[in-house]
Amino acid sequence: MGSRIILHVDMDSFFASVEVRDRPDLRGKPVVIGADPKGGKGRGVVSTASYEARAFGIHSAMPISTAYRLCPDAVFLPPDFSKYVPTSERIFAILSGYSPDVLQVSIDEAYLDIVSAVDFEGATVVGRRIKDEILMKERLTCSVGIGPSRIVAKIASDFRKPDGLTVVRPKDVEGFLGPLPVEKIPGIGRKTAATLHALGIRLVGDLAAVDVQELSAHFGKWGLVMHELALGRDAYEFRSGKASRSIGRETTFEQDTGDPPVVLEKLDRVSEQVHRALVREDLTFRTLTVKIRFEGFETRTRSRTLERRARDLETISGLARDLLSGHLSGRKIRLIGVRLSGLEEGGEKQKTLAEF
Ligand code: TTP
Ligand code: MG
Repeated sequence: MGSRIILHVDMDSFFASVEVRDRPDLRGKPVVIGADPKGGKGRGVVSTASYEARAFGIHSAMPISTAYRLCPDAVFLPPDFSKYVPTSERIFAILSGYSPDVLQVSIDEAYLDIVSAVDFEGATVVGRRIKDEILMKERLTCSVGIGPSRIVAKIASDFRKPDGLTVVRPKDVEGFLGPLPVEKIPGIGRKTAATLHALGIRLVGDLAAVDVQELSAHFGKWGLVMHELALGRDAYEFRSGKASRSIGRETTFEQDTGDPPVVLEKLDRVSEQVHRALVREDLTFRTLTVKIRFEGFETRTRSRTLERRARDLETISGLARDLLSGHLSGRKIRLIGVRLSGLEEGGEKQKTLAEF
């Protein structure tokens, strides 16, 4: 057959599903996981929500308060990594039984090179077995996508969630991707999508058909990458759609505060979180951006780019404190965030997910 066969696995509403598994009384209920939920009255954001909660319009990254407004009867729980990390490790142990080449890209997601399968029929059988074994051993469902490239496999796993299995053969790639909205391509967020829409490009098929010169005029190299992805080709060894271009975390204060020790303490914790994500994905960074939102929602960002790439916590915390210090004038702050960009593969693989 000659073509590569890639299988992408992504757990369904991962944190919420683990909570429901461990507390059968939650089964069938809308469950929302998010930092500091305070029964729905907290100021954090939603990490994830069960599919029952999603029916109310609740989704990741939405403020807890909005989720509460949409569904006051939902069960609100804080994330408990002491459950998710060991579960994730056991799932990756299962996956490693199916391929010598498993690329883990987040706590609940991986690409497998299905070298053992001779064709897509064989790969489909492997996909079913993986789903069965994870369900039997972990009592959790996942969605699987199979395709001739990572990008196709990834979009396929998302196609019929939850508990899906979608197989896209090489001859079907164009027909599968073409009618999807451009936002389905990992990395195309609201901003890129808005620019594409303004150019009359709404569907992946439109993007695939457009002249690359035009794309590169608007987006530079990212335009060429997008075009390749729209054709179902892996433009580069991207690690995960979400993580490949930057890693960011932010946190909202329970009450707006202008107290420097309180702000700096929180900033250090956010720095630790981005550092852990960086190490987990085996990346280094060049640019750090601090985001500050003052009371009343006025938002500022400040960035600095290093001459040499780094990955250590001291550099991250130091830079973040430096960039923030100019804004500690007593004015009350609502939210702070740290983002790392200019990411590249790190080299020394540190596989300790336990550090999550
Ligand atoms: P995802 O796989 O993106 O989401 P999910 O597994 O909850 O739901 P889906 O069925 O759509 O795959 O992320 C995996 C976990 O990562 C998720 O359970 C919680 C965490 N997460 C956050 O904490 N914040 C976020 O913004 C996102 C997207 C995920
Ligand atoms: Mg998932």
